Amino acid sequence: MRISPQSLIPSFPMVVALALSLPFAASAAPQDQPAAPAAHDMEHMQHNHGGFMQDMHHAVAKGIKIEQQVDPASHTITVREGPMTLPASTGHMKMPQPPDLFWTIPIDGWLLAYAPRLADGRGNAVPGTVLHHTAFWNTNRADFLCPNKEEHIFGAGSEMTNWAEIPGYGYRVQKGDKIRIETMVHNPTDTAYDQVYLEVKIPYAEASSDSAAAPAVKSVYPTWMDVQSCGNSGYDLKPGKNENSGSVTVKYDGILLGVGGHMHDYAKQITLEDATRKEKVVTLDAKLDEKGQLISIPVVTFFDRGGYKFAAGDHLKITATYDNPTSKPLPSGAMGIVVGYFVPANDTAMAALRRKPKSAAKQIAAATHDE
Ligand SMILES: [Cu+2]
Repeated sequence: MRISPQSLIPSFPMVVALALSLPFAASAAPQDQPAAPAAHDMEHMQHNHGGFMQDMHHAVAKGIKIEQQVDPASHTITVREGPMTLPASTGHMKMPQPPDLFWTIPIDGWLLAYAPRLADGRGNAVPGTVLHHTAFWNTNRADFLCPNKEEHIFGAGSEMTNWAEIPGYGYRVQKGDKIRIETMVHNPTDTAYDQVYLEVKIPYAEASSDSAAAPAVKSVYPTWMDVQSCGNSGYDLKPGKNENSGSVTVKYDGILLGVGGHMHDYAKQITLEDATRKEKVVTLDAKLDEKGQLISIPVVTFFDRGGYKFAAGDHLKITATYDNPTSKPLPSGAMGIVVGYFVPANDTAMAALRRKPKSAAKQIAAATHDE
């Protein structure tokens, strides 16, 4: 059962079979990206920053909307954000950015997987490289590690990694939940793209209307373990070597199915330690190209041991290292996040992390202001 990294994709050979089923794992992007080694794409999905980018002030792009299409026959929801206009060779600071937009969940049940894709108005694929990141946040729930944040349910970066389905597991939603979608785009290519839509296909399972029936799907909770602890994820790099650590405390017993990671260019490595138990959980080495640009971060799963066990009260320490060769500081140039899926021993306490409608509204207002 288990698996993985969330967002990421994972894949190790031994895990491949499993991985295919994991959310993170595996799958590569539909677009025209080079087929990355499967195991590794996952990493980027997480680019999300949910609030991470506080110090950036972008112009807001106009006319961008969220639409959804529900196909009951295939049990798939397609969420579409757009249209976006992306002039050639435009960085994310100069590019007008979509505002935070809200998707209203149309079903009671579980979201099982996420497959992102970029296309123009005619349906032609647009390269994933124009997506700086997208992040989906459930405004009706609090994150279980960082209750000051909304629950971060999905993210993708330019790798457009799919979060594959992990059979038997899903993310529980209630009809009417408002998902805040935070997307940042740029265009490093010399081709302009017009009328671009970000489309995410999300298979789902409906909850049984018979409340006595056992749930068909077990709930997993996305787990973002960040070197910035519970603050904004983006941070500055100084020239040369950088090592940053943060910590979070797990308040529930349960198991981690697997992890991937999210970092930026010039990354070296990210580690996760259970400091209470004085044990290294995982070390993820970044794969870079010859210019130091991030290619991928591996996914590691803990299936073979039945998941990595956390006990309530465990302190987790996350450490990210970078080597910035530019001899200049890089403001907000870094992130260091280990992303996983957590299955609590007792779902009741985790399921209860819902926000009252009022506080959700406030949270939205606050989040909107922050960014
Ligand atoms: Cu990032």
